Amino acid sequence: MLPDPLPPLDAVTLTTEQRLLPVQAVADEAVGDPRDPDDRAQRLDEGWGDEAPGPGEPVLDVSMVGDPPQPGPGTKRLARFVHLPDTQLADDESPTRAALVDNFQISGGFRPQEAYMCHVLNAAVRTMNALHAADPLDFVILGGDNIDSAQTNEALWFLDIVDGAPSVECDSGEDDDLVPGPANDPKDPFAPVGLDVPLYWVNGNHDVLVQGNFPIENKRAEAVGSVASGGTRDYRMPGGPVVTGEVIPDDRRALLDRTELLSLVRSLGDGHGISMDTEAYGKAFYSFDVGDALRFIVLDTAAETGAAEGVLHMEDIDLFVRPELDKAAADGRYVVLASHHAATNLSDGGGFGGTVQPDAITQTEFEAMLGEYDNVVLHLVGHNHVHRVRWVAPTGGNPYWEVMTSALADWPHQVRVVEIEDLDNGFLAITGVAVDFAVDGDLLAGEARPFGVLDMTTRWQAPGDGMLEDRNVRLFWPKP
Ligand SMILES: [Ca+2]
Ligand SMILES: [Ca+2]
Ligand SMILES: [Ca+2]
Repeated sequence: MLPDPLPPLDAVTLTTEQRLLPVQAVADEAVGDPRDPDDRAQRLDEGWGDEAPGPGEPVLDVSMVGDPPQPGPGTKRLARFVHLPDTQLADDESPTRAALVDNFQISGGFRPQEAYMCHVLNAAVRTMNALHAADPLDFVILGGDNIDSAQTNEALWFLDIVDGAPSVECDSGEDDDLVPGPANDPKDPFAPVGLDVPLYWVNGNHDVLVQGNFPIENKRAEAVGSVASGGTRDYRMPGGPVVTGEVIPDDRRALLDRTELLSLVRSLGDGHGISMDTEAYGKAFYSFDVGDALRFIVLDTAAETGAAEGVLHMEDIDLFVRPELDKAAADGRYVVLASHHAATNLSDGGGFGGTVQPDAITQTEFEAMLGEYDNVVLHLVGHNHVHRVRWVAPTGGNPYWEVMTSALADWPHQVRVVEIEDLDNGFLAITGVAVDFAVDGDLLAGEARPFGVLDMTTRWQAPGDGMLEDRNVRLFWPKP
């Protein structure tokens, strides 16, 4: 018998009121190894996973062009939405996992909290619904790396959770029941709450590549096979230790190429922004309007040719990006761009696991292109698992803000609620506030948090909270 979805939250505590902070300072050197279940349990006992409420952080006003005058009488909100990057929803029992490769620098191969990410996502959905109930959200936009390794089951879990399917069971291979009985462990089926607002899909490297680095064509057989070489979790043993060798195969792990992924995303719920035209194009390049002043343009910077860093092909610039920017300018709309990779993470595609792409554009070329348009306000990005705010002022061009939100997968496990206003004083204001997912009455999301804290405090994952000026901010942008 499946329990009911969690009830709505009464309210959300924003980080302007209170931040959840680790009790332990981050260690100077790696402590123990969280991949070892006994070590992990010991570190939890020692308090490495403990968090305590800390003081809130007020919204910091930031202007790079002098203080704006007082807002005018015609101040108007143009959009209110949530930015949600890097959930990295993983089938942590997959034979293609690389849990043996995990350290402070390369920290995504193993997460102590990885089995719980379906519940963390569900808790984030519940939190976003409460934000919407308090003050309506227009939508939620993803930041890419929604799933971890381009697998069918991972994509279905993610979409079923945000769409509120009757039941989701984030389990593969052996049907595990880690704690006997229903609804008491992360491998049990549960009923997700479902998001009350539209959700827009953005592709990251982990959505289209195995482990975010490797082209799927070479890995299709391995993903549905029975041999794990890089280390995966075996939950038939206490604590789910990392093992290599034989695993129980599961066809639901079949890899999706980018077109297959877009087809799946489009086929469920309201399509999550992906139209038949987008699917036919083969990459997640699309746009949508909000109200009468804003146009969002989504860029697909994931490279199916491999490597974690972003690639933007000149072909896609010519076929999609330039025409969209020109059209938005002609239509008199302000532009918000969204992609997984920041301009600083654009590459030629030749990083680890990849192949050099001759027509890839550089950071400088990308920023200079956006600088040609005086209506580009904001670029939303993820990928680096840290909060970061950057004023981009291309030489001789028009400036805009780039806002990176940290990963839901890693501490501080936050999303960012964003409001864009026209202040009727010659400026737009972009207000971004970090939000912790709520765990009220949510046993399994509550169990996840200490693992994420432990991963960071024991120095197996870099802290993702950035600096004060990267978190709760009101960014002023001068209108042309
Ligand atoms: Ca299993
Ligand atoms: Ca199960
Ligand atoms: Ca159970």
